[in-house]
Amino acid sequence: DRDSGVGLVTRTKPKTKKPSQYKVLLLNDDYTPMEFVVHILRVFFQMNTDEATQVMLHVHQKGVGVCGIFSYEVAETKVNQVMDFARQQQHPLQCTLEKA
Ligand code: TYC
Repeated sequence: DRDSGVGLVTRTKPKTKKPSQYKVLLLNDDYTPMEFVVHILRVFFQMNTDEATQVMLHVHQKGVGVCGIFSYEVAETKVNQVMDFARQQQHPLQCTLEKA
């Protein structure tokens, strides 16, 4: 018999999921010294002094800024490193992550 031609379309592309990306955000506060924030950006986000200063000033003026975009695992690790270090130095600096 003739094939009716009706059938399911089969997937040809392999169904792979790109790992989601997450922004690491730095939040402004009134107490953390500017030099400390620049130090954080240099040490944990591999920025040079110029880049770190620009990002720090952006956060200082706008309230929030992006330190970088990473896989969930790396982003979470960075947030924990920044928060642990700030707490050790008794600064109220806040760092968080958000889906990119
Ligand atoms: N606002 C702080 C000050 O005037 C500096 C600062 C910048 C704090 C960025 C936190 O994420 C921050 N000393």
